[in-house]
Amino acid sequence: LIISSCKGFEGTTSEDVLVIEEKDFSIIPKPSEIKISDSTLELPELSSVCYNTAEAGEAASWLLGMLQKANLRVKPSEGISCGFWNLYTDAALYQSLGEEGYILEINNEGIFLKAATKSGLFYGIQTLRQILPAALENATAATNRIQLPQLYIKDIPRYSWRGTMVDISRSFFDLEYLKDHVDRMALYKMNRLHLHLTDDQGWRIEIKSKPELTNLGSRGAVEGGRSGYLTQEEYMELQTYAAARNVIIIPEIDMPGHIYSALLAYPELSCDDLSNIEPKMATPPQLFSGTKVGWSKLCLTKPEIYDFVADVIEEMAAITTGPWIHIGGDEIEDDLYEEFVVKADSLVRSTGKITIGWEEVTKAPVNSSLISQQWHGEVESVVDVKVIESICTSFYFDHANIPGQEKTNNWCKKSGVTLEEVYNFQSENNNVLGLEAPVWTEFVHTDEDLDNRFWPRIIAVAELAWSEDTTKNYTDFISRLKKHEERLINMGINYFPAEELGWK
Ligand code: TNX
Repeated sequence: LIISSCKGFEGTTSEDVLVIEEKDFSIIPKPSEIKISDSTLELPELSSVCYNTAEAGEAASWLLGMLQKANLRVKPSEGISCGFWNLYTDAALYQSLGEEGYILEINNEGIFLKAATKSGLFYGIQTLRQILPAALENATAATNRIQLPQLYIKDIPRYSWRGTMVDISRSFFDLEYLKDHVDRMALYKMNRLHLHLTDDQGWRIEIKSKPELTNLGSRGAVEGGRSGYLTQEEYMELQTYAAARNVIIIPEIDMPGHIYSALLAYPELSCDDLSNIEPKMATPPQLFSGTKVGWSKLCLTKPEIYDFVADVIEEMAAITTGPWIHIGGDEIEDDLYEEFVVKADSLVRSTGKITIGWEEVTKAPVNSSLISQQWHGEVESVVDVKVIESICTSFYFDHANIPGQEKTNNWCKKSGVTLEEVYNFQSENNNVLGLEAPVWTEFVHTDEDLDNRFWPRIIAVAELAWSEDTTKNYTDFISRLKKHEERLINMGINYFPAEELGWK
């Protein structure tokens, strides 16, 4: 019997046992409670995945898919305590574990995962994914003989909002990238993907009652960026894919500013002739490919714009499975701004959805159900609302990984936002739903560059949003994160090699 170490599956034969020890893995985000014993458990030649409820069954098929993709010999089966991998949901656990918490036990008998809901089980599976070899991520596994440490984990998230935002307007990122992004987020227990769908440079979501938005408005992009749009079918496919990974999509239609692509499609929405607005457009008006912000707006003195806004919001609400619609509301001066925000908020609420807006919207007397997304944290809110922290000094990942990095924004922080600065974020707000890291894409035009801006900083956000503040420690975080290099490589992530990680 050859005992190989946990370097992956390469070179093993059916005789080899892959021994996974405590030193070989590290779970990020750090679990609330973890006890690892000296005893071990070996996977049988063929193991079955069992579950007790239909909900647990859904989690079981996810687990099965994950193990089979890695060439492990497993099969589905039904019934309680019948198998090696055992998934249980029990509503009574809600009291102790909440919506997304789980308990994972590896003992003499097998692997036992319990939660109140299937999202809890899903997160238990993500923890298992991080305990199993990194080779699992690209299906290079060649042995079924794996020995795991026996352990007990109880894990409950700190915040319910653990998100990222992709600006697909300045430069388009397609369904395939977004699906991969969701998958990667899920490994680190992130659960909200906010899509900045519209801006001056491009309108990226099909609105059937307003076809010119995509016929014309989607053709542009920032200079050097990609154009395109998501059809409603693709948008729904993304939501289904994300839902299976406990990720909810938040669509943003940015209004009443950042709206030139819509004005070009429907010029009657503008107060002024488009050839006269700044920055000076050619005649006839062209798509906008610059980076200037805060210059375009819906004509707030024209009542017709509210028909447009209502149509767009209603259609977005109809195709959106999650409970939120983001109305933007950033970077605009207009005497009628507050009136607009109040009306847009009430239109969203009339569709049964919850409104989110950039923090400026709280200058207006909006409904208290609105959620404010903080980016500089300077607006004095006239209402008491819940907030999402996207403070630019810590979470704007369009900013440089290290001082001087090319193709980055720097208006919020000249020296960029380092991994350590992300990790050291402390919220000063006591109404926090959670955290979200945006990437604006004025200078990010390829999948590789977007990966580079998100990773590994996104992992710090994941840990801050999930793990308790009391266990927070950057040195410890880095020593755990170091062990994730191979997994990120196997997932095809083009991460930025932050110096303290010693990664290639
Ligand atoms: C500000 S922060 C914006 C975006 C830009 C970004 C560039 C916010 C809500 N709006 O329109 O892309 O700066 O960093």
